[in-house]
Amino acid sequence: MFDRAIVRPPTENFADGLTTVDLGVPDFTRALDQHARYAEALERCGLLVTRLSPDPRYPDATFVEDTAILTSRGAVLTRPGAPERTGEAAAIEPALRCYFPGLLRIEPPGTVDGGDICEAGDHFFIGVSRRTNPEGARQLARHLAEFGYGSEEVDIRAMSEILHLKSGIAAISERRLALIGPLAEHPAFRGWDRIVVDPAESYAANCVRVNDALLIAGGYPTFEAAVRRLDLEPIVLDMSEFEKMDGGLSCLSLRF
Ligand code: CIR
Repeated sequence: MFDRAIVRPPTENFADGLTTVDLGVPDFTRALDQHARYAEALERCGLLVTRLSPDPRYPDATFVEDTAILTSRGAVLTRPGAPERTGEAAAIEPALRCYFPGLLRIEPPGTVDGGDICEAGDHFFIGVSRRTNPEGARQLARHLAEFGYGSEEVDIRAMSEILHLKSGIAAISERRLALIGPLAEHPAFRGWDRIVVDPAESYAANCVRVNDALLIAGGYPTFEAAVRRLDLEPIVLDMSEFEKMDGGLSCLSLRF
């Protein structure tokens, strides 16, 4: 169960951020509106939402998830792997210290993006990616072990279709994962119940369980129907402008 979330609305230069997809330039006004709907959805799930100021120094800073790993037993400030984004961790640190005074951190040369870290019950999957390097993954695993959590690495460096591990997987309940086909056969996920997302809807795999609800991206009817069959109540959100910048639902908040 989550009580709180931290979000940061996009800045006017949001379109200057990093992207690997070719979906066009995001419309700033629409992005602001979609972000507002997203924050309201978190409030509907019962969360107290802190809205940080937009930060024009970092066009990608709206993707706050990448800057920290927050758990009920402690928190770790990350060191985002894209050089353009490294400073985002220091920028969010004061906001996190209010809630996590004992905040641990990833030290150089380690890099970790929060989007690579998938919490599933008491277990964490740590994606090793173009952003999270093996050293960062090892540091994070040690910190999580100090908190009493198990973890394992999932190397996605050969999967060009996803930027972060959570671009392709989400824990939607204690025992069930939603994931894309290329991840479904990975040994780390053996033994889990799963929804394998239709290849035409792979963006939908980045959904977010928030208390009793599941936030899902709009425009993916097969996935939405699968969620409804599980008796999970989806909250459907338009994410078009964030998708253009490689962002998904999980990236837009830190939940704790
Ligand atoms: C980036 O490339 O870093 C941003 N444009 C997108 C980050 C998305 N974050 C996430 O999936 N956790």
